[in-house]
Amino acid sequence: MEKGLVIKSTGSRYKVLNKKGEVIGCTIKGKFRVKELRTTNPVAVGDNVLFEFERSTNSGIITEVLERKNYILRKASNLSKESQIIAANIDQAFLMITIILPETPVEFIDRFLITAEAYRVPANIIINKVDLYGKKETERMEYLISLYSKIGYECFRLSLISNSGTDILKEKMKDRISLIAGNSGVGKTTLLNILNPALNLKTEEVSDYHKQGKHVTTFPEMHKMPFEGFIIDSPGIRGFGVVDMNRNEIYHFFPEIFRISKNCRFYNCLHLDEPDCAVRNAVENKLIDPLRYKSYLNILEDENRKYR
Ligand SMILES: Nc1nc2c(ncn2[C@@H]2O[C@H](COP(=O)(O)OP(=O)(O)O)[C@@H](O)[C@H]2O)c(=O)[nH]1
Ligand SMILES: [Mg+2]
Ligand SMILES: [Zn+2]
Repeated sequence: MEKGLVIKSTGSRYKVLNKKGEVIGCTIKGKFRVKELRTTNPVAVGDNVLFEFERSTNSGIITEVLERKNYILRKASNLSKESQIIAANIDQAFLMITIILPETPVEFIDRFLITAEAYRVPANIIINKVDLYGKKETERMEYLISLYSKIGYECFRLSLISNSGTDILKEKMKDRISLIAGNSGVGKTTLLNILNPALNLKTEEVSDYHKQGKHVTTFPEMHKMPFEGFIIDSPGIRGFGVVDMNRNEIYHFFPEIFRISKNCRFYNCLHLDEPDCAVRNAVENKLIDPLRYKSYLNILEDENRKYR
């Protein structure tokens, strides 16, 4: 019996990295179940597994998935109650955004961040393409950096064209499993190629565009980096998968709103129009950014619609 790390999963076949750094093709044996979770795939990238190596076939059989510290999911299909585990044991997530070409809306950032909070994955923000920014865009960038760093999210300025900012990122990603997400066109593939030129991934894959919105079963890949560390790149995932959030707890995932909500008069305050709401007070006094409050309201409204 050997211990290994799953670096690729296609639903039935797996690539497992063993302690010696060799990649072993594996299949699974027996049933694996995640407690109270119906999943279409029992094993995902990032999983630590036990497997048995078979010399005759030069391949392995996974017999056990070790306990996960976290995992992210998405619905197997729109109608299905089953979920697909996208990845497990993620140390940190990076959302790559750009101010222009394309513009990343604040609400998209906030949806990503609250999902990361719900999954208990520490999140960071990478702002790419700074070489393109004039005065207006730079001001916008500085505004967002100040907003999100105050809340506790680390922000990284990056230009992949002029190769600035990558050393700090490497340092941050060293010895860890990192997930990278972001809208199409922000530069995720370009970053992976710079961090590991041997990958030689295609940028701006046209096929990715028509995949968007549809539910295709794509499996993310975990790439080993030369500076030690893994990056999970997930072409089929624009944001961060899905979690079912209770509408009463959405604000728990806005750390600065949650902190202040303890001073609301009602313990079940939703911070809409309840009397003596500390959150609304804080928004009026600019202690909570109105953009964040607006994201909160929109996300809450979306959740409400689901129940109507
Ligand atoms: N000006 C500029 N362009 C960039 C930068 N990073 C990536 N790009 C370009 O943005 C486009 C999309 O990059 P890609 O890596 O495919 O984005 P992805 O969809 O997030 O994987 C490509 O044409 C890249 O050359 C950058 O820092 N500055
Ligand atoms: Mg790409
Ligand atoms: Zn309140």
